[in-house]
Amino acid sequence: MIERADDGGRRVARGLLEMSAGNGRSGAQPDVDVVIAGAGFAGLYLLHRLRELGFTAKVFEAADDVGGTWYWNRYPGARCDIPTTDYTYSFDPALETEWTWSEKYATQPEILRYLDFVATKYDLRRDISFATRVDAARWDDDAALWRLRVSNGTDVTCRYYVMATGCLSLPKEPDIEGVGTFAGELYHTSRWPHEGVDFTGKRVGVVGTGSSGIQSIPLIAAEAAELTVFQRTPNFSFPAHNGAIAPSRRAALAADPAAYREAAKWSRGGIPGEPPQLATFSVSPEERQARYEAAWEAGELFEMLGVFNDVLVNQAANDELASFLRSKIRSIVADPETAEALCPVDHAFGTKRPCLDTGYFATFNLPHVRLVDLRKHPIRAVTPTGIDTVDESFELDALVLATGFDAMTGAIVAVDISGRDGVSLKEKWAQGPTTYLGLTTTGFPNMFMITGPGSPSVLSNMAVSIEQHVDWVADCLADMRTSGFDTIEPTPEAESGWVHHVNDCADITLYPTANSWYMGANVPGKPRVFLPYVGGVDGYRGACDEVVSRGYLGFALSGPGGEQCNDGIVRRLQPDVAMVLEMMAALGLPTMETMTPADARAFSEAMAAERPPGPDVGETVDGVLPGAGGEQLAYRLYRPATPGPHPIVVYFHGGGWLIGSEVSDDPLCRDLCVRSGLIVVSVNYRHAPETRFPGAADDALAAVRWVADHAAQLGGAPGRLAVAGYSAGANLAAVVCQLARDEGGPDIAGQVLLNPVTDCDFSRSSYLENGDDYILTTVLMRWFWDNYADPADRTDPKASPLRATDLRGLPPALVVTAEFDLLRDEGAAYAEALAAAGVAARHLPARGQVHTSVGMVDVVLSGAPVRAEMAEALRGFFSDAR
Ligand code: NA7
Repeated sequence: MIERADDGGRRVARGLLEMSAGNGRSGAQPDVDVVIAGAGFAGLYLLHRLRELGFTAKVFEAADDVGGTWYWNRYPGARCDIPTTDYTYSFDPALETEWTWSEKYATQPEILRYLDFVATKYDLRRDISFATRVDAARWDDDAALWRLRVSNGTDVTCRYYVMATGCLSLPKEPDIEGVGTFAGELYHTSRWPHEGVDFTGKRVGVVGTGSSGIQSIPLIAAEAAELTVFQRTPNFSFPAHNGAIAPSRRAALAADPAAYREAAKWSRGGIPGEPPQLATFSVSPEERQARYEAAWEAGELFEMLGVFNDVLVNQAANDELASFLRSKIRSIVADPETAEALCPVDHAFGTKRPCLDTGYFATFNLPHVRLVDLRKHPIRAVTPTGIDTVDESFELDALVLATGFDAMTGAIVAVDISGRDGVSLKEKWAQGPTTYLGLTTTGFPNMFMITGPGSPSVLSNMAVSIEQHVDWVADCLADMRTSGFDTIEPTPEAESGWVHHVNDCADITLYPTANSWYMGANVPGKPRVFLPYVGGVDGYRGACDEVVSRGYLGFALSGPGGEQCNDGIVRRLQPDVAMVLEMMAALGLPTMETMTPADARAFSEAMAAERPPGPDVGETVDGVLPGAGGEQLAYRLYRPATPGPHPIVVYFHGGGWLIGSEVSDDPLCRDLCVRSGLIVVSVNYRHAPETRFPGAADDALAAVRWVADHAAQLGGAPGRLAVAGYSAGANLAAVVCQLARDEGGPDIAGQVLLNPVTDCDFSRSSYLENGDDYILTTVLMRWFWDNYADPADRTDPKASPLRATDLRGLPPALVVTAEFDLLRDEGAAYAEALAAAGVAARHLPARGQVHTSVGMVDVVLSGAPVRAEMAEALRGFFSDAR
């Protein structure tokens, strides 16, 4: 039964009347409830689930039998690269006992036997049409059903249409000149003859060194008289160490199969295991090496990818591992020139699918095997007798193309699909696929994709991801039936939110830096979009479950039972911000407003001691300057490594006017200094409650004046000064700009305000939306204000700069606001008011950030582009800054 949210979502009460009215539709009944395209891992299980639920379902499969990818990819050496004990169905405990895998990584024939066993056990073939493709699918909005054209000439209608066509099923068109002219034997690894190929005594060429090439090359070499491997891009590969299933894994599975499978479902990649905790450079070089060696010995993709927690997010960490892997290649391959050519250098490890091999690199030590580096010797053309590179001709009896696939989207758009209003999916996805959860796409009601783009799919254990998608779809259809709905479609808002989230996750990793098939970069003309979801099987499953528990959030549902749409976005926080919030919640930290100011300061310092230090600057200089009350205020100057004199930015730390010091935002100040190339002087000010309003504001002005007067002494450029601040510090920066304008200077070239306090009004929407959950809470903000200023003083522009009657003539400004910050709306209002007063003010809303996150240098990577814009704005205030 679909849970109906009562949170204002649009809905129409359903009732018997509407049911009999049939929603104004033609009332056409489909031939079958569900059509599934594809009888691989996904299609088989979906058929089984749907039957169990009492739906009628029909599968169309282009091949002559079940198996999907394992039907087609019969090349020598084809195996899965996920341990087979994990690459297996888990929906029926009986399968665990009735089928036993023979080795760590099963061969293609064994996996195909398994799928045959499953198809037979559940009597699936009777609902599968083999050698039949879905050629076209058209949504009929009046009848609320899909009309399919099938290659055997029949037309079929169905209520729901599911693409279970696989991520790597449509071979990439061979894009090599003259390939059609080859007169010898021509093979593509993914369309291998069922009877096998005997290469004995033959001169064989292989083009392509992805997994298919790397798995098949050693076995082809064992037969061929001569083997020439034409390599365009070397790939990272390490030994699979295939053999018996690891005793530890076998034991864990045997001990409690259900718990083992459950752990897989809630793991990052779909194999039980804890995410890595250690960072590459947090251990000694010796320990690092030992861990690399252990991962090499383990021979598992996720062991290597997760050898440290920063392999896929930190270039330096990745370089370290890549060097180790290259050193292994050099240690195996005897000829140094060949070894160098086999060393990948153009992409970070893991950003293209790494390969698991059996004797791949050693194959190049065989006298009859030769590597041709196409980067140095490009192919001119395939000829009737072989391959001509620009400087040599190779005579070949057989040519093997291991050139890959139009991955993730190719097989989906290969079907001519048109949705609502006749829009074709190909057109909709011309700039890259957009989906909600990788399962559905707006404008194509009742169409589902199993492991579609925007889901973990190829970055995970496909078996686990397939089962999760199939279960989600099957449960959804059952829910809809119970609730009287028969049409489901994601909303544009939900889809665009998910697309943002998928990109946000990818953008904090190194993945988008590679020309990989994950990015669509292997197919000429395909848009460059990161296709899978990198946020993990666990995080993804959580999002899918949450969509359901929130009344199918982001889906419009309709049918005889009425209509319902709980519109919204399931994941709006930046992924790394969400992680930080989860970690903090898990620590169960006390809230500051429950402490004395002294304890809150000590607590804040203790937290700061744990954070990464931020980047190196040219130098730091600590000093003191006189405050407004005659006290000495400490400052820290951050000087860039470039030759000066540089303009100076006076920076004010955050901390609600109570907490912090000149060094409390140290990583942020370093970051701004390095990025902007300007001197940053972070000055302390007297804190509340010891010094209440307007002490901090007066100190801030005094500090700016002193720095302006002493610019040359500080090594800066006199007369060239800007201000910046964060939170209460941004409040002071804004106030200083107003005071300097009104009270005789100094000249301030610009202001950068990060999440500023600009007003004392707690009634804005952002307080109501974000006042409870994102570190800076309404209660805490109230505590800060209460300590800082009497109610009567709070409306003074010196406390609430938004209240100033005249904002004209203020310095240019960049105002950054975080989406999930209670201060968001007052920051936005200040930017707007400045602009209305003719000030060159820009508002930068930081999507998915919270009050504290943008400044978390080297923790919240998604904050980096925001900090880059802040630095750019600072530089822009001095357009000729060195
Ligand atoms: P991949 O990984 O896409 O590999 C294809 C290989 O073919 C790769 O080395 C390509 O080089 C090469 N290629 C493609 N087109 C050409 C042309 N025109 N000239 C020369 N070389 C070319 O496909 P696989 O089938 O090996 O593996 C796919 C996935 O299946 C694998 O990751 C596992 O998940 C299972 P490039 O890198 O583009 O320079």
